[in-house]
Amino acid sequence: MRLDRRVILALDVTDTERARSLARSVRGEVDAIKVNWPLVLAGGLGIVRELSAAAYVLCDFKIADIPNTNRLIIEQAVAADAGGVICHGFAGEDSVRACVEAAGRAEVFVLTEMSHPGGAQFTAPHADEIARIAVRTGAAGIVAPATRPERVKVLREIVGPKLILAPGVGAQGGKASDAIRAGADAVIVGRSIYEALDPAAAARQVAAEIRAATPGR
Ligand code: O7M
Repeated sequence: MRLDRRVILALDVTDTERARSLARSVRGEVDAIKVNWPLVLAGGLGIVRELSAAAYVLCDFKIADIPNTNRLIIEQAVAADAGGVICHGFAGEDSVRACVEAAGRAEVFVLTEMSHPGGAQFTAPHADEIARIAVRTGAAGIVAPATRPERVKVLREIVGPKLILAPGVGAQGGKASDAIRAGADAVIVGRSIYEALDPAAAARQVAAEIRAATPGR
C-alpha cells in the first residue's frame, strides 16, 4: 500500500451506486478504500473488482477461521483484485499464516485490538501477542485502535517497521493526529467522510490534520 495522504476510506455503505460515487469523489484524497461486509453482501464481490480498477482496495473480511477456510476466502479476494485483506489474529498463528501464504502479492493486515469499548474486553489483553504473530507470519501490518493511542504506541514497539492502520477516528471519538503521533502510518475513517456533505473535503481535512501533526514528513 502506498501511503501519501495516510487516510483510508471505510466505504461502509450498502447502496452500490452511492459506493461508486463516493469512491469517485475521494479519488486522489485517500490512499485506499476499505470494503467491508455491508457493501460486499449488498453488491457482491464484483464491487471489489470494479473499485480495484481505480483504487487500492482493502478487503476487510476480518477473516477468523481455520487455515483451510481462511485460504479459500483469501483466494476469492485476490481473484477480485484486492490489494490487501484483513484477518483477525485471535484465531491463532496457523490461521494468520494461511492468510499470508494464500495472499501472494496481496498484503495481509492483522487486526490486533479493536477500537470499540468491547475491544478492551477480549482483544486488548491479547493484542501484543497478536502483533507478534503478525511479525512472525510476515504480514504487511496490523490494525490498531485510534481510540487508544497509548496502545498504538505499545504495538508500534512490537511490530517495528510494519504498517499500522488505525480505525476509530471521528465517529468513535479518536483523533487522527493522536493516532499518527502515537505511531500509526494511516487512519481508517468511515462515517466522518462518507456522511459528510462534501466527502472529498472531509478526507482532505483529515489528511491536513495529519500533515500538521507530522511536520517535515
Ligand atoms: O469511522 P467509522 O467508525 O465510521 O468506521 C470505522 C471502520 O473501521 C469500520 O469499517 C469498522 O469496521 C472498522 N474498524 C473499526 O472501527 N474498529 C476496529 O477495531 C477495526 C476496524 C477495522 O477496520 O478492522 C479491520
